[in-house]
Amino acid sequence: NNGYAAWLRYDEVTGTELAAQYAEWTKEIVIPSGVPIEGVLKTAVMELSRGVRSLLETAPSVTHESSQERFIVLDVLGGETWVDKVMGDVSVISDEGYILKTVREGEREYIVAAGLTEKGVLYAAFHLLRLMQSGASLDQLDLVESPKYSLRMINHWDNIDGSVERGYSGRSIFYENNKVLSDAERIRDYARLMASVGINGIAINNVNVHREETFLITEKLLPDVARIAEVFGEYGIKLFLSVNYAGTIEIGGLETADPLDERVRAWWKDKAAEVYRYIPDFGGFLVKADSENRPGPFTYGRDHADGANMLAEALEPYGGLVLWRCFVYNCHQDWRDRSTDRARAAFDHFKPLDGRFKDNVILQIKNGPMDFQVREPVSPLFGAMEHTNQMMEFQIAQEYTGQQRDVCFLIPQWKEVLNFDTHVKGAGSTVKEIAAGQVHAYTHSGITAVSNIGNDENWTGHHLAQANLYGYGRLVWNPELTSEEIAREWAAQTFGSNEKVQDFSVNFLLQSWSIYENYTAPLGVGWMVTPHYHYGPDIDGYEYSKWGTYHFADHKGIGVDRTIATGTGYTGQYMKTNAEIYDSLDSCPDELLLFFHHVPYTHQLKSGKTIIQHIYDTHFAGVEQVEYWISRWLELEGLVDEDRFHHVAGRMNKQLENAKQWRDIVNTYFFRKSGIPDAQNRVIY
Ligand code: BDP
Repeated sequence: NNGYAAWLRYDEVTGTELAAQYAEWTKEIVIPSGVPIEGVLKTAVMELSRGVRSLLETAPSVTHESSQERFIVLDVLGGETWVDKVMGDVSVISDEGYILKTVREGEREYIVAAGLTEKGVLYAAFHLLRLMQSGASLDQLDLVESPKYSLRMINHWDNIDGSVERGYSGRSIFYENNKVLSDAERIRDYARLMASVGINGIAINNVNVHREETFLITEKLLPDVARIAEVFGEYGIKLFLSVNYAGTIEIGGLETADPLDERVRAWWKDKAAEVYRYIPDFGGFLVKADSENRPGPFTYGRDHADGANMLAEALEPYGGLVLWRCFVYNCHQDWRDRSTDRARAAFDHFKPLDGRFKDNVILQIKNGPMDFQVREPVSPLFGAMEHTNQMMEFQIAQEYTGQQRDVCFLIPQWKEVLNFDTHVKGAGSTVKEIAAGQVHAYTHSGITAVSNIGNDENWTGHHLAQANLYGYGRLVWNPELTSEEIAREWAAQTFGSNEKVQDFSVNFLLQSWSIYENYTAPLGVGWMVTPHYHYGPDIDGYEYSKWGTYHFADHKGIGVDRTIATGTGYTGQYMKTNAEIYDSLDSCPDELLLFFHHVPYTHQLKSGKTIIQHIYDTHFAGVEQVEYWISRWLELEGLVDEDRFHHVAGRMNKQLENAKQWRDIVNTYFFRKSGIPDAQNRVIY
């Protein structure tokens, strides 16, 4: 019970009617004759058998011809098997989708788990296991599932020395001491976890590519990387690598990385050829260029399109993709200069380049214009480039949201982002549809996210942080799932059928984002964190720094004026409807008020409270909420296995300490600045 199995526990189902029902269905797994059991289909068979064996303690037999009255049939549709004839028209499912259907034919009854591709079958197998693990009946299945997004990715920020940038769960599972851990069983277990929620692409190294990682695309390390790619491949996952934009200089023996230089272009073409020799189904390159001191095309007077296209051209013959990040801003700015606004940067850099990128380039855009804060508006760049492929970037790692010591379930935050209506093509142009290529006709699109795993036994440090990883996968498969559905699915599979435990998990998870927001930076203003580490409060930690992240609090008020008339003009990057909402103090939503406006502490929110009283109240509330949920968790002693019970209790106590620290520092700071007392006199001077 160390959490290693995460949501793939498959605890034995015993003694119930359901156990009997499952046992009947799962005696036999049938693969229609003529369908070879290899590749990802083989994985599907193996996973289903393994799951069933664990759930029911009997192993199903795998056969081409059924001998039972009830059985499960796995099939890749589109061939000439008897299953194809039974299923008829399957045009409703997409490439990686699947059908789960209970069919009755006279004496015979069977469950069809089938897709148009082997991957679809694998996802169907995992779905079937999920149903059994959460106590659902299999008697009347009639499910058709297709993923909303074609790219469903994870980005690792793992360094080859074994450290993980912004990692809060131990060290890397891929590297140690400048070696690739290509034989690690753990990598296979990770691939299982990811495939079980439908992830189909993983970039395995940090976007900040240091010198050592540059060798990942050389023959020194490619054989090891290829072994990981093979394991991923068995689970339908494509491997991607982050590359160093200045590879030609770093390891190529050239003195330039000018994207228009023929020698540079030729070097990357050779590189691509070499990578594909080792990894035939390689996904492509992920690139952070001209950002936070990383090299890029600017050095040569070229722009991002020149840089991205140069790499795209090299990958094109093999169908490879360039994932080009838009997290580009000046990280050496003068804090005294109010004419620059970091929030504007991505849009200002990329919008003018619309239409200039090759078809196999995708711009990867962080959900907000700043950097994964607890609350930010949606990046105005998303959807603003009609002729350029785009994908969304979330952060599962809780860098600014409690670092997996504090609980912060991020699915509700991501859902808000996905449901945001950009209006780029009139009402209904939501992020959710844009990322699916359904507003602009993108050739490639999807969603990616920064991983939160490491080599801690339970993968994510905090057991409850597994919910973010699970939920991310489920959400990018089907963004219509509610946060509650996702939380409940996760809790049932992770903690079992006890209702009290499930209710705790669901309710605490659902509130956790707002609790975290309550005791940290208020009303969308962001930051106030310890510089560099980003955990714990330091109100002015970034206030006079070069990173462009300010709150401008003085004795009269707080917030960043990003309006058109008097501020940085950032609001003008949104389409008119949204620009107007954010630009006006009257219509700007409370929770983002300080992101868009500088207001006096006495300004009244729509909630009826003043800014200052809101700050005091939410910070007291946040601590009380953490105390409340700790007491609820303690009631579960005996209902949750001891290991996880104590582990979670320990982390929750740390969260409480953190919350108190935030509360006291934030409240005292603003009391001192403003001189306005708390209406209830709770603040300590
Ligand atoms: C910030 C992180 C930094 C990353 C950067 C990025 O603090 O470690 O390198 O984002 O996304 O959130 O490139």
